[in-house]
Amino acid sequence: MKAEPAPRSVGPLRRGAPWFVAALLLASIGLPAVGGAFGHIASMPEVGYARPLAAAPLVVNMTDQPRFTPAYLTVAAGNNSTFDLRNVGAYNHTFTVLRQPDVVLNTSWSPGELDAYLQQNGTLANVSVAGGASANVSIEFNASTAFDSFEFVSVVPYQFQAGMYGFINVSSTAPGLVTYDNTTDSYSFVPDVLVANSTHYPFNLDVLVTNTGALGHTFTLAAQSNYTLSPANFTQYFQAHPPLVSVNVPSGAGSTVWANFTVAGPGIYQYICEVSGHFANGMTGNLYVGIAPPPAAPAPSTAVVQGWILVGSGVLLGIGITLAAMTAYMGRFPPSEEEGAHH
Ligand SMILES: [Cu+2]
Repeated sequence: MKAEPAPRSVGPLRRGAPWFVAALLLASIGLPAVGGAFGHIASMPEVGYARPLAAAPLVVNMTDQPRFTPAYLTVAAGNNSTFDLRNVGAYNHTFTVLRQPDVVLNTSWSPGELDAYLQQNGTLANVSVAGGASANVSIEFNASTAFDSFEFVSVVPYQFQAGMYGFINVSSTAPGLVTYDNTTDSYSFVPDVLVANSTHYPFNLDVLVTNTGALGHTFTLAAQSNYTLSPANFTQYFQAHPPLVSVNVPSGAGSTVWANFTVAGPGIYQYICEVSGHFANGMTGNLYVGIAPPPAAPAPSTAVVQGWILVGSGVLLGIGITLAAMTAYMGRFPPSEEEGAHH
């Protein structure tokens, strides 16, 4: 008679258990890496599109020469732009902005031909300013006007024909980019690497700076790119080269301030805290514009997610589970003492 199967003194689950435990232990090699990874995600914030900047009014002088000075104005798309019209002459002048973009009117037109064109095509603004008077007018240049150019003229007869015209050039496609930074009581900016990439220059960048500690700070950004500040030279340097932006970060956790500025071109722009001693203690960072930042500093060994560790752990877990299952249901591996005795 066939030998009775070995007594199930070691049941399938118990036979498989050591392999299952071994698989879990091997797989767990990767787990600290996962935890460490989440701790490092904040090191390089995303940049997204933000609210428009509130631009200062653009001064436009109207003279009896007759001229607009300046005759070429630049505004950012996505903004409500205000024009501060100052008639510095004695005659009436108008600030009449064409509705059609990218049109250059013919100065040989008669006043009647000019009026007929404006009647037919419309205006974005049409303001008459008496000699010695001033007026304000606002025009909304939405995002679709990026890189458009709008001519403006004085429609007082023969002033346009004599040279009283100019152009509003709309410079950028979008309201400012926005990013975030934090200040700490351990004299650091977190993160100390900011990244902003734009398809066009200049562009507006807004940095929301949040104080996570009690001490007050400043967010002070050099206007020149690729210049390295030092604690010994920054005071004199900023006297000769005023910062692109410098804002006070109020004391107290949770205080915030916007640093809004216009970036002229690609490069690495250093920022520091100007409070005495803070920069010397390491309170500085770099804004990378159109340039890839260096790889993040190597983190402690357990704090880096390495793909091969996770994949390896998964493979080991799978092998372990397979072995556990085989052991449980085939009852052969590893052989128990009883089973060995039957062969
Ligand atoms: Cu500081």
